[in-house]
Amino acid sequence: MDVRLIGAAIDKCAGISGAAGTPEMLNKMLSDSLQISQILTYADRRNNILLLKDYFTNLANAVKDTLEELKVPLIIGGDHSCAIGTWSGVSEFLYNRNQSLGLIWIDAHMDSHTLQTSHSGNIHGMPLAVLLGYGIDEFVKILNATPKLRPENVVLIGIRSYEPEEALLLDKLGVKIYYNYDISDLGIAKVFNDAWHVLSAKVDKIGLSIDVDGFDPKFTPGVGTIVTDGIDFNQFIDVYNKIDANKLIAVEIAEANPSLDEQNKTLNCVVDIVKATQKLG
Ligand SMILES: [Mn+2]
Repeated sequence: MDVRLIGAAIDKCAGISGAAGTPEMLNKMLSDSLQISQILTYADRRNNILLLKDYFTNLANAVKDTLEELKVPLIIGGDHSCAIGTWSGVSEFLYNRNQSLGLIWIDAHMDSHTLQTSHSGNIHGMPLAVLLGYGIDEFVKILNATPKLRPENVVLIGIRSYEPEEALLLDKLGVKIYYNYDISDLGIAKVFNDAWHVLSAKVDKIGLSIDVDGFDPKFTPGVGTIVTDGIDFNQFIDVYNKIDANKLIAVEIAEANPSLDEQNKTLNCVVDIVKATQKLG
């Protein structure tokens, strides 16, 4: 696939800093032919809603421009708040063409809090709610398409740490969730393929948002919110290598934190996903 890498160097929306360093670190690990050409940095020390809105809007426009140039955007976070920008941009592109978006969200967490329900106040725990039309209004209304995602077109995979308030929202909306125990029962290959096939029948294009804390921390120890168990990274790459690239519109990889990594294990997983994406199709 003709992939264009975009860096989202932001970590102000996480409880712990460091994830903003991933795009720059990754450029040292990737070949000259596969570099992150554009790194958007959130430089303000404050976690200010209007500044963040501008940042996510810039990211959304960079993603949309990439799609208009017929390239596949691959966004490298940063904390998972970058999803607000990434999928607002993808959604806008498809909305302008009367096409629908499905999203597979790989994560240990649901990321579906609002400011009212959040225990920590960290915005990286809210992006999926925002994309579904809930939470901070300034983010919900980035660009024109609203909501960015319809609940029946979203599938979560790998969930094993969440608060009741966000589970309540997703259950109310009828969002499909594969918990970690579903993966233990069925295997990641079956879960991922089932999610992909169900969405394929319903939507024009499918996106993939990967929070690396969705994987078992023995593969990805360098994350700010570590949760035991999780998806076997090698089994995931096996199934990912076989997806229908015609249906895939964009990929995002978030929450890798170089300052918490062990022997670059987590960043090497990010590199593996980038290379696998480039080889698709
Ligand atoms: Mn996440």
